[in-house]
Amino acid sequence: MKLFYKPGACSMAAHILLNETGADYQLEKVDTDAGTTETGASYLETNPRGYVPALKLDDGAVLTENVAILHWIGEQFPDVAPGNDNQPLQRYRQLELLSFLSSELHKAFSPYFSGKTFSESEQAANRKKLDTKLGQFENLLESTSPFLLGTTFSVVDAYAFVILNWTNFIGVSLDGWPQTKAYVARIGARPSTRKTLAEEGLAA
Ligand SMILES: N[C@@H](CCC(=O)N[C@@H](CS)C(=O)NCC(=O)O)C(=O)O
Repeated sequence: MKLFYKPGACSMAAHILLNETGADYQLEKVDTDAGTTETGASYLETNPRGYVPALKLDDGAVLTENVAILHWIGEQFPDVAPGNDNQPLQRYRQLELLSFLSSELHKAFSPYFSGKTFSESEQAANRKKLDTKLGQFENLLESTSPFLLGTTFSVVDAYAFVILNWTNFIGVSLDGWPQTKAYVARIGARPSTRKTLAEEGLAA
C-alpha cells in the first residue's frame, strides 16, 4: 500500500500506525498547494479534494479521510484497535474518539494553518475555541490512562498525538493541560513515532 502524505500534517497519524504495526508500505509526498506529488503526478487524480491523507491499497483502491483510513488500519491490524468479542463497545468508543478528533479537535487548529489574517477579536475567538477543545481532551484523559482507550496504544492515540503536536508549530503551550502535555510526551517517545518524525524530516 502507499500513503500520500505531507510532513507534519494529519497524514502522519496513518504513518505512525504503519510503522507501529510493521506494515509493508510506501510513502509519496504531496505538495497540496501545487496539487502534485513528489513524482510529478497530479494528486487530484488520487484525491480529487486535494488534501492528505490518501491511502492506496494493494488492489489499487484509494481510501481518503482520516476516520476511514484509521478505522481501516485498525481492522487490518487489530493490535492497534482494542475491542473484541468480550469488549465490543470499545470499537464504538474508537469511532466516537475518531469523530471527536476529526471534527472537533483537528478543526480547532484549522484557523492557524489557513493562511488567513485574523483581526484581534477573531484571534481571541480562535484561541478560546482551541482552549475549549484542549480542555475537553484533558477531560478525556481523566477517565482513561495511559492511552485514550485504556492500556493499549491505538489508532486514536496516533491521531491525537499528531493534532496535539501542532501546538509546537503554532506556539501554544500545553502547560495548562498537564495530562495532555504528559500524554503527548508519552506518545512522542514511542519508537514508531520517533521513526515517523524522522522520516517526515521533523526529528528534533
Ligand atoms: N476531512 C479530511 C481533512 C484532511 C486535512 O485537513 N488535511 C490537511 C492536512 S492536516 C491538508 O491536506 N491540507 C492542505 C490542503 O487542504 O490543501 C480528513 O479528515 O482526512
